[in-house]
Amino acid sequence: MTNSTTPNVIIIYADDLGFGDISCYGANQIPTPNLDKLADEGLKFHQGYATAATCTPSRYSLLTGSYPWRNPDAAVLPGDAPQIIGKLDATMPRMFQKAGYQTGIVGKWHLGLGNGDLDFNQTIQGTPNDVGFDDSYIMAATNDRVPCVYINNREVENLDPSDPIEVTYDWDKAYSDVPSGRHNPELLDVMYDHGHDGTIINGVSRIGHMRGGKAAIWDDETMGEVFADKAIDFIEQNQHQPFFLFYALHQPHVPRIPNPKFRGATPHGARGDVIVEMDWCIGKVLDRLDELALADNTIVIFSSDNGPVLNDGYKDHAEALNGEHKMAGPLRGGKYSLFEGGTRVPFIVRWPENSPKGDSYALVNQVDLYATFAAMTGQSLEEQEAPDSHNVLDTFTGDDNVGRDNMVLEGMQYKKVFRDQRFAYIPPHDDDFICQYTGNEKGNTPQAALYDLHDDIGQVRNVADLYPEKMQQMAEQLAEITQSKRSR
Ligand code: NG6
Ligand code: CA
Repeated sequence: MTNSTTPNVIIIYADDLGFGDISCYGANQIPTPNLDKLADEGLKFHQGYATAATCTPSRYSLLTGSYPWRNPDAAVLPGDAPQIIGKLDATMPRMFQKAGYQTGIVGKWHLGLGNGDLDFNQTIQGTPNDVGFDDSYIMAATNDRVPCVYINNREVENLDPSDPIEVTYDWDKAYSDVPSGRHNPELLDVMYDHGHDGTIINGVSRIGHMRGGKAAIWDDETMGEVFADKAIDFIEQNQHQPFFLFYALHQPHVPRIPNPKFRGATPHGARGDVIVEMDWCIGKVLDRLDELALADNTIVIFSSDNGPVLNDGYKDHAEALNGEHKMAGPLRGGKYSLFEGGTRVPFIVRWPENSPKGDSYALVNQVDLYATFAAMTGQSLEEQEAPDSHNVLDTFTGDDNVGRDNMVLEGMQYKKVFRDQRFAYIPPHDDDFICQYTGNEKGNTPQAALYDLHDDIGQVRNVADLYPEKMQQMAEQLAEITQSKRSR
């Protein structure tokens, strides 16, 4: 490999997909042939991580190269929150721009919009376009949060100016003339379970309230296809120059509303079916890459923003239909969890010109992509740029099977776990052990816990009593990292 190279880079990012949720990572009854092929042609990591067990923090890290808890605003955001990445902040897409790439994002954003004066009826200042993306086609937050519209660069797509959009997350300001799940459950196609009792859009009540913008409302059933087509448009438009595409899928986050052609694709109901749909969308994009003869010169990375969950707020029978499926594979916990299932996720790297095929056990984290691609494109980082991002390029080329020495992972609300090559150290946290809504184990306990992941990947034995010195050492290392401004 030469010292500096500029292959195209596509990061495909699932939403709430667990370590065991696709067939190449062990899901027996969820066929994902396109991802399986990607894994066959590339490197399948067994220790690839998101920085957090929820979405906004993980995405923040991916794009800034910073641990999320360094920014107090990096928590799950409502759809009308201001942007949490500053206009002048260093970002991975900006770094790519400096290396001559065209940059684009398609899909889920969830990092805030506007600068505190957000009006969806005006040209929006404070979009992905302000933090390094040349092109963007996004949803503001999540598919269960208002506003349920697509935003094309700085404008809401298909907005009729005579029917302006209003958005609030305050029940006291909710629009009494707009049906909500709470007041009009008879209008629902799928009943909510917890939260999610706001405005009804397409028969599904969402978090938050929205009025107007009728012509702009998205269609949940075709969302996957819309984003895949936009990803393809971006690739086609930029095929003659280096490009970076962040393709942020909405599957399998709730509400799980597959295109009818995927209904019944698995025995697991809507949650399994949207994973198959997701795989189909990815296949569509990768096929186009092949047709354009770009695959050889494109690095494709597939991962997920956090671990899995069955009931995340709708009665969609995910629990009843899960059967023997292990969403997080052998790992304990899932979304919201300090246990491994919260942050260890599928992580595939296909780089035909430089990656070997096979498995990697190197410890890598999505926060590393920034420094890794800076190194690949021959750029050095400023001192405070990407403060927690390690260059793991050698793991991508198969030259290093070890990766990072350690990393800090986040459960919910800045609660941390410290992971090294062998152990996971969970400090004492004053909060529930089980998430009362979802039933997922958040993993908080009043005493610190230690797990030996070499012997006990499922974290069933707390070995804190066996290794007091190790505990002490990891507590000190964690304190040092959290108190310093950077960890690279
Ligand atoms: C939670 C929602 C959950 C999901 C999550 C964000 C409730 C009770 N739960 O607050 O349904 O939307 O936020 O998910 O409202 S994430 O993948 O974007 O982090
Ligand atoms: Ca998520």
